[in-house]
Amino acid sequence: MLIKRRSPQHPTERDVTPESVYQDRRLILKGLGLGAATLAFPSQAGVLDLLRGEQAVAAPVTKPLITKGAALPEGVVLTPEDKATSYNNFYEFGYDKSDPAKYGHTLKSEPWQVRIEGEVAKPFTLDVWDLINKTELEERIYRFRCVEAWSMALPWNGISLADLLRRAEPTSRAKFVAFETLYDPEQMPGQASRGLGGGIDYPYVEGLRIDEAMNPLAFLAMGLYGKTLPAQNGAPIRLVMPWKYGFKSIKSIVSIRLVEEMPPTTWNLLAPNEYGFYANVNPQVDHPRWSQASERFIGEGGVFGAKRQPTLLFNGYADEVASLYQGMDLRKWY
Ligand SMILES: Nc1nc2c(c(=O)[nH]1)N[C@H]1C(S)=C(S)[C@@H](COP(=O)(O)O)O[C@H]1N2
Ligand SMILES: [Mo]
Repeated sequence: MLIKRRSPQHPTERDVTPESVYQDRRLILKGLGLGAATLAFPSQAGVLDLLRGEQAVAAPVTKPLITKGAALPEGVVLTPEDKATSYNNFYEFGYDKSDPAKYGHTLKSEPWQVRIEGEVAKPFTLDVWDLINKTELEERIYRFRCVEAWSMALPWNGISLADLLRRAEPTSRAKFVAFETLYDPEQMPGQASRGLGGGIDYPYVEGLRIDEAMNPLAFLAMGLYGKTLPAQNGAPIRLVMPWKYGFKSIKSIVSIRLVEEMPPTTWNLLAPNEYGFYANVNPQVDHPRWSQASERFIGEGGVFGAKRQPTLLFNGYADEVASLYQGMDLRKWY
């Protein structure tokens, strides 16, 4: 039998490291004995569950929504619902992909308010459940691409971000939009432990330029597959930016602030040379530790049967969004 050795210059997808590994390494190097121990544990526990084939994950608590169905775009195959709700990045509940579905039940997502404030003439508080219960949400089927080079295609239910922002009447000084996730270590165990939470300084924060936020594709989701969002997918309200890497799509939002200066963003603060503010999906701009030329699409076969496919510029939404970046060097503004 021929045993092929991989050359270190050509990493395979096994070498593609999750966003968290940068932090793991930093914490371990710092020699935080306890930190490193608790850090190694949740991840191993997750793998053991997988090997044992345990049904550790309870069915997510969701409710059916009033929503208008979207037609499946040509060539798009949906990621099965159970894959979308069991393979997640939501570090507030641990950094292993199986953690958010396991630990998300401690999140109290009802009632829920979001403040829309800052450089606006009419700041207001959005009662999210009022909106969910009283309005017909729009369904949008979007491709979703994580910076870790896996992707899905999902039916979201929600409203256009621009519609919500317009209600607050942004002033001429509103140049950026800053988003913040809930901060409550009692509900979010990853916020109570630097190990479990991947070393992130919480709350998780994200941001957009105002013209990106006003683009018709920018979406605030309150549902997935026609039901309210499970905790692990960002209940009860999260951002969906289909042409950007997944980390821009901040979950469980409590604050939307219009601001004059570019706001700080969580992954950029952690590793500025790896994660930029723009984070537009681009097959030609590699991550410093792996190629972005292709991605593993998570479909019927799940994570292990994921199908390799080429990455599309702006995740396939160039017609809608390329004009936002005219004249910008996309290698510099990654
Ligand atoms: N608050 C918060 N939002 C977050 C994250 C997170 O850890 N915390 N992870 C991001 C990343 S890296 C991705 S890929 C997507 C994953 O969304 P999904 O689990 O619904 O697929 O959520 C993003 N939003
Ligand atoms: Mo991601």
